Amino acid sequence: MTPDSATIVALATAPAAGAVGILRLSGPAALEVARRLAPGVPPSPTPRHAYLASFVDAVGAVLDEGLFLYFQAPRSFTGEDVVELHAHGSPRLLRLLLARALEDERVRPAFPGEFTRRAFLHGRIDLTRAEAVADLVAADSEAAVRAAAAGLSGALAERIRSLETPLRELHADLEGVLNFPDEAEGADAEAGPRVASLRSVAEALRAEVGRGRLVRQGARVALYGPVNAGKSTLFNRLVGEARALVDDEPGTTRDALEARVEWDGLGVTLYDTAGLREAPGRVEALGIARTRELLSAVDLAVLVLPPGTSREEAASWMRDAGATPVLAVTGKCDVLPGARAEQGSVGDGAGALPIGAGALPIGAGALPINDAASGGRSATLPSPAPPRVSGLTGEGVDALRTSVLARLWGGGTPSAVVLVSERHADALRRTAEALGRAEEASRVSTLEVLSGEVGLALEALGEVSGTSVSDALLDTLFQRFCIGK
Ligand SMILES: Nc1nc2c(ncn2[C@@H]2O[C@H](COP(=O)(O)OP(=O)(O)O)[C@@H](O)[C@H]2O)c(=O)[nH]1
Ligand SMILES: [Mg+2]
Repeated sequence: MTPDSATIVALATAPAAGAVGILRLSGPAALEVARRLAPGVPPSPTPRHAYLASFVDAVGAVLDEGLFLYFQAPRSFTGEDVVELHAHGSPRLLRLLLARALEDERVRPAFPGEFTRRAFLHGRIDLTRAEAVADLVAADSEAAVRAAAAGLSGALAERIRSLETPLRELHADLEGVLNFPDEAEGADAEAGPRVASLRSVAEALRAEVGRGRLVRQGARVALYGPVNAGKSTLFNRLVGEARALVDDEPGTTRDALEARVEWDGLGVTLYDTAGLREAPGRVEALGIARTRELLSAVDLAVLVLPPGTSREEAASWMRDAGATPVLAVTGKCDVLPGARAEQGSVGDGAGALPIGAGALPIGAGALPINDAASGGRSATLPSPAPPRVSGLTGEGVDALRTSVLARLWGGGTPSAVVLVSERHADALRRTAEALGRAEEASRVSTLEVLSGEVGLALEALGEVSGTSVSDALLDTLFQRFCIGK
């Protein structure tokens, strides 16, 4: 698993015209090769010093003037000798410089993520930090940037260490008792409780994967409900521009429209869907099938109901969302008499909901609703009527945004999240499972079995920090990096 001895080179900046373009070399020949491109730089340059240098072609003709930076091993990002040439951001010029570097047989092009991989293999960063580099590059919302930056500074590494260190100590104690029963006598005394508490730490970390996914990829929120409820108008209002076609002819929106917004730093993809209704035309039927498919895939479904919807109708609409959590709102609230009188915060719409004859205030009683907290099982709507909004006038829209975020996020701030990925969650699951078996073994089995399970837990956890990780796993992980990172 040690890196090969080749010196690698890549453009560290995007292959497009820009103010600055950076060529980066890492490996034993980095300095020598870079000096061939910039012969004016002294043979033993001061590390971390910016030299103004001329970059030349094979016959010494000047191609550009820029900065030459040398980072001496092991005090560099990769842990190897690194040189960066900061040239003007001309893609053609940079390709010339790259080709010149590659003329040396000790140099080859870097694979995606290879600089970061070398940093990891040289022990400069652990695996969670290496992954945070890719997260940061891919971040497309403020929350994602902040969370990745926290990962880069070791937030996840710290949490993993707080599990890995005591687990390793426990393993050492158990192995001690097994191998040196006299010297280590009693070191296994509290094994059961120790295992149990480590298991709960692993489970707690694992539970954060959902938030990690929301921050990384953004949340998906769909507006749905009866035709003509005012969904498209509300969508436009939420997005802040007239994206969706609005019409009073039922069935105008035949396909889901989407728009990306950022609320409180969290990336949110909003979908405006075709209304679901019985006996539609063929094209609409297609749209309706897509709506159902989309509803099952989003993180939150916002059900927009026209004023006067009966409780039974509302309940039936909620069931359409399947296991997806639903936030029900009453749309077109500006048409309700006295609607402007008191638009308070979301959820306090109880009382004033003058609706059509025979209809019940939605949610005034116990409505079945899918709730995230109940794991998609049926729960009851709180007794206040659903929040009221008007896409037309904008009333209640800020409050709706706040409650959407609250439903998606619960408490806290998106930036404080520890980015736990599906990969981490899988390793943590195996850690917790092994600890579960260890707990059982501490009661009914031998010390060998107990220690064996603790060893397995440690190995699974090592896949997160990188202390036990295969080349194949590293290959997969670094595939998602760009070249030059
Ligand atoms: N008074 C009022 N009319 C609205 C409101 N939202 C939509 N409408 C009208 O209701 C009709 C249907 O709106 P639209 O947004 O296309 O509904 P959708 O079928 O649910 O997407 C249009 O004539 C809109 O102008 C609202 O908040 N207040
Ligand atoms: Mg529509």
